[in-house]
Amino acid sequence: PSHPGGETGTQTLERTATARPRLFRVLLLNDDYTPMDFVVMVLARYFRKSEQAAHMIMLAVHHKGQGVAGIYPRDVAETKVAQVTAHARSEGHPLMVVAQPEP
Ligand code: TYC
Repeated sequence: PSHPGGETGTQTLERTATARPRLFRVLLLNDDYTPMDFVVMVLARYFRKSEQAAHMIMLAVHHKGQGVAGIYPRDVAETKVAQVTAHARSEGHPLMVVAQPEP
């Protein structure tokens, strides 16, 4: 139908709760050159893992090819990707870190 009164044809539906933001996984990808100690440091400093947890995640990535460093809202995930990538490149490491939406 037409809208002679100037309405746009959109309407807002009421909801009782606010939607939660979509979350993104920050993934570490394995490579042959980044030192294991650097990956452990990254997990501890940027993803707040204990040394023990960081070492286990690093080894899982080393053996399986990739692993989850953390799960965050999109802006936080993308900032961590940028910070870790910059740090790795500044030390000459090829470490790849990417953000991926949670299914
Ligand atoms: N495979 C690397 C090595 O043997 C270690 C490594 C682990 C690199 C995890 C990247 O995301 C990574 N030195």
